[in-house]
Amino acid sequence: MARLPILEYPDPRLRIRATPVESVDDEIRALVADLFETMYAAPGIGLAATQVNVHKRVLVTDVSEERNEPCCLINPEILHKEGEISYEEGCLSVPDVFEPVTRAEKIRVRCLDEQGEVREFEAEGLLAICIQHESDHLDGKLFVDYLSTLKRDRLKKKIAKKAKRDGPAERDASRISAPVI
Ligand code: GNR
Ligand code: NI
Repeated sequence: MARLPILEYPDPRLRIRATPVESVDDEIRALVADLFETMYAAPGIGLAATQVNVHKRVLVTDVSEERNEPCCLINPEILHKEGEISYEEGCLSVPDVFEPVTRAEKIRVRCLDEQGEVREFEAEGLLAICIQHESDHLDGKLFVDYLSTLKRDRLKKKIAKKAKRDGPAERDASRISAPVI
């Protein structure tokens, strides 16, 4: 198991469309374990493989208070959407930004589980929001894409300022903090 670095907006790799998993094998199960470790450590309520630069259709979530309801979705498909819900969203790939996004309140999902078995279920509330947010990542889409142009332009300026202030060292801290052997 390993904690993986999370890509940050505006990294172009966050725009790559992930490809379906052909067979749920040990390599995929190792990826799922790493996604859970990375998500819990962050901490976050969801994580898509895209965010750790693996462009396969795999996502994990845990929206429980106790952080003891891990949920892994491979090749997720949203079959049906119902109702609307607006929620203040955040994203590990867009640190320090929280903005309301309107999504379906209830969804029907089909996916494969870690054993490669087909699962079909309904989700609502925060779980539904999270699955839609993570599925978007697999299509190269971010929650900031739903904001008004005005809000997104302000956000871009804020991020450009931060990058200029921090410099390249902060943007790739692993390069300097990793032990040199
Ligand atoms: O940790 C997260 N919190 C969150 C809050 C509201 C709506 C969506 C999310 S998902 C986010 C983790 C993340 O970036 N997943 O892609
Ligand atoms: Ni996200």
